[in-house]
Amino acid sequence: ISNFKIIESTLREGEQFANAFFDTAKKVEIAKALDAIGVDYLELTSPAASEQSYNDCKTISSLGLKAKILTHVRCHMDDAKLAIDTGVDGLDVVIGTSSYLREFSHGKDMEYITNKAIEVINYIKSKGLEVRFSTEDSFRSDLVDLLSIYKAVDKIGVTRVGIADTVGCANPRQVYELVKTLRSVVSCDIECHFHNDTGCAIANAYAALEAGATHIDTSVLGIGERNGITPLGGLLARMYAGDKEYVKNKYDLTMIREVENIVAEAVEVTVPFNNYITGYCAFTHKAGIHAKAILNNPSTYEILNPQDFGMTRYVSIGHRLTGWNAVKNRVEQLDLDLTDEDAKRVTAKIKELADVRPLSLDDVDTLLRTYHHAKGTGGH
Ligand code: HCA
Ligand code: CU
Repeated sequence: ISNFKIIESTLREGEQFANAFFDTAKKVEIAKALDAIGVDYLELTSPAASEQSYNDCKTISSLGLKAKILTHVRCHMDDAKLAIDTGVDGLDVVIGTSSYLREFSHGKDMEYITNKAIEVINYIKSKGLEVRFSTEDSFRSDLVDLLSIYKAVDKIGVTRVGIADTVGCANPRQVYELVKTLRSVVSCDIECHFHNDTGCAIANAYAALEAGATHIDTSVLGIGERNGITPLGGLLARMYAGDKEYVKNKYDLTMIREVENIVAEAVEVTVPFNNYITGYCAFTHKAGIHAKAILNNPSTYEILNPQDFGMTRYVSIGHRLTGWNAVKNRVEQLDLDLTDEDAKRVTAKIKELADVRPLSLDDVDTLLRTYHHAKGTGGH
């Protein structure tokens, strides 16, 4: 799949993360870093949320970034009017349609929702801005209700419709089916938003794109309400695995680490050890069989080329699973004059020691150098 677009919502959904507090300077820094990656859109917190939020929409809209700037508002005329004054390129309008939200949140029926949507969309369009209409909690909404409201807004020329898995309940097959059905009902673009409560957020995004969705919402490190949404880095990894050239040419993948570091520091978390691309072990190879093959041809055990992401590969050798080929490679790096037989002997020694205690690369180097020295002086 190529030709998908990313709506980067760290500055909206991400602000709903438990630890998030972004002052204006931090928002500007994050916006610029995301723009450097080349994300297609930045979505900002509603200007109706607070005075600072309103001012931040203005500030970020006036930075002259390549990314289009969106803000996210409730389906209300007051919010829409306020948002248009901030200079954003478009509005992402949302309203809840599931029985839960209709009963326990806003208390409106489908007819009211549809009429309100049409009014708000027509108004935003009359001001020349992009407008997306989405239904919160789409997967627990009535399918007939959903399709009829999407059809109605498509007919009046909405820019995009959106599906949101607000509670993270959907699985990839359900996503594929819903998007496929929606694709046959509307002609506008389709945006999708997936929460990650059951770990399906990337897979769901991919399934949505396969079914004809055009835009995916992400946030840096996946931060958002509860445990968050589709992470930007993970989605890019997924898309790269499918169409490497397209993704490499369109986005600056080497900037992912920087924006993750900025956001991690701002929200006081560390980048997870097993994070896509940037996790500390994401490009570490350990087992002897893997190490040997990786040294011959990295593609044997790597779907992502670390260089494309500004990362480096690491082959771990100081452990009981090590193999002599990897040890031999270290011998060459250290420029020691040892034969294959020597490397095999030191490997046996490494395994013996590693059964007793963890070894660092330094420990391995010391073993190699000691062996080399002993050999040079004629005794082992
Ligand atoms: C929420 C709103 C939202 C909106 C998604 C969208 C969600 O915080 O409840 O605009 O498509 O997950 O439903 O983030
Ligand atoms: Cu959300």
